[in-house]
Amino acid sequence: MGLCKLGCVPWLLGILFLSSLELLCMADVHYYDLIVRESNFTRLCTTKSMLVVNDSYPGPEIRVHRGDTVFVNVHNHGSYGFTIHWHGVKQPRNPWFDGPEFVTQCPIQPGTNFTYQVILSDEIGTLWWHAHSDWTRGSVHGAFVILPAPHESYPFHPPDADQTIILESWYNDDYLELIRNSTLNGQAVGIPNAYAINGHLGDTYECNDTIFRMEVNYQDTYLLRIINAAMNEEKFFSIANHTLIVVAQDASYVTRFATDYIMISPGQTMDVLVQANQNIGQYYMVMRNFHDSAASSNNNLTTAIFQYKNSVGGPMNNASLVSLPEPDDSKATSSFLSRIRNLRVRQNPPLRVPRAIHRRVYIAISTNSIPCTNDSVCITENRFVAALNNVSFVSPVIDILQAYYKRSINGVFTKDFPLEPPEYYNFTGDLTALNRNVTMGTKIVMLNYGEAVEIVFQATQFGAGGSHPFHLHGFSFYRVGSGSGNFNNVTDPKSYNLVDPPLINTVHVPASGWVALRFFANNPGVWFSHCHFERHSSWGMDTVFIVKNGGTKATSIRPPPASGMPVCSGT
Ligand SMILES: [Cu+2]
Repeated sequence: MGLCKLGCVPWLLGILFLSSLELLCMADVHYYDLIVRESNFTRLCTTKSMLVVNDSYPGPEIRVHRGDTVFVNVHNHGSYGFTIHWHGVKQPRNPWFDGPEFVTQCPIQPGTNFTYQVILSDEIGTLWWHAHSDWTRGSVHGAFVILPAPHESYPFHPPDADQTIILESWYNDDYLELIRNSTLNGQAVGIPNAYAINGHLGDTYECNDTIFRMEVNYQDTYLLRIINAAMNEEKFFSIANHTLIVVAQDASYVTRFATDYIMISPGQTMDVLVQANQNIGQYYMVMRNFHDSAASSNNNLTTAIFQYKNSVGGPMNNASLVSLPEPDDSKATSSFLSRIRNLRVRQNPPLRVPRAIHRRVYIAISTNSIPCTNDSVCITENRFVAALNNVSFVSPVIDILQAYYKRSINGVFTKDFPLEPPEYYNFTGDLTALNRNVTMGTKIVMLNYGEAVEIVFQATQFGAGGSHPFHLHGFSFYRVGSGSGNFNNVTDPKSYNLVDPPLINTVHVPASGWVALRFFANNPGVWFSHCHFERHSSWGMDTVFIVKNGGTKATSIRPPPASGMPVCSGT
């Protein structure tokens, strides 16, 4: 193809993530409409009305090629405002369409619509989209499949077919009510009533719920696009009698490896090959929580079926007999994660792991409780709160991007997010005797364009302890190291993997441990970073990184859309 189509032109300016001019000229433009409204769904013997996209749960799949641009017109036919986020899409210089509510935009109000311009660059494989307001993402989510560009190949034998597998939470109650009540009364939203695979609860709950069946041909190879869309649960996933071959994570290829199970955190995506090479029959696909905190958990097994064509009868084994790590098996999690390595092939972006670091950020993650204030109706004297370096994020009423870009709106955020914990203590020791010390605020981190950044997330034993899936918008980053206990900035960097670290957008911060990330701040914009446990994010386990412009048009934030952004009621 000799000429660029419409939609390639912006690419010529945005050379941030691209390695091939040929790729630019193959890019295509797609248009989707998402109609968001309430529909009735029956699960666990009860019928509820739920906000969904195009009347479907999970929502429709977006399927494009690498490097394409997608215009998605989102129509709000519901009764409250929300936004949509394109999870893992870097949106070069294009924060206007990233989506997090009150960070890059205000909500799309009922009766209105807003068209997102989703600009793909080097992402390949599987991502997803979801609502980014309150807990609406529980029912408003779907897959974002990115196939190789027309001239590209897979770095493995092409699969015969692919199948999206979305792991979800199921609540009998309404998501908006759940989070609003919890915010008001200061307590945690309860554990889900069930879990779902592609919207089906399977056969382990006692209501004759439907089960998802994936029909397969004997000897064919399938690419499973696994998405953890659960609200607060990391997941183990396995298929009885079948080996899983992991080939990609978070839209970047990894060195293939065989495993009996995967562990996937909320927000993450994994591409996994599976060959239908067993006796013709029906085999359980199973998922269960990986859960390592003291908080309560619904650790039920949830099932789907991997069903060979022409098979008769039911599943071969009892679902409970399928080999899957126990819910608290942190060794199974760490050994799985340690096997994920970057794949050095031309289909991946060139490996550019920062070696000399300009900006170090060391973030202690905590859940805690603070005295209830007069403006809420707590049912105990304390309310839950979460903090990063003792700062609990307060969502503003005008989006931070608008305030930053226009420079004329003051008082929305401050630039003093602490780059290290304000006090050092044994983060992973017994913290029951320590004072609670939390500041509320909309504090952000400023980064210079192009600087090499290292972020170390340190889990603490405050509150219930446990691990956290941390997500950064606007970037993929290299996971260069992880360990247990307190991070040591002298000895631990010596163990970093700067050779083939995975390039991901959501990272598992281990309980009582730390994880180190590196990336170049080469995407100017306003980028949210938060725990992808919705419970923690709601309590303030969030911050924002603002990457300044680089001094040229090609290194600066694009102008806002000419058609305008959703209006903030706070302006
Ligand atoms: Cu968390």
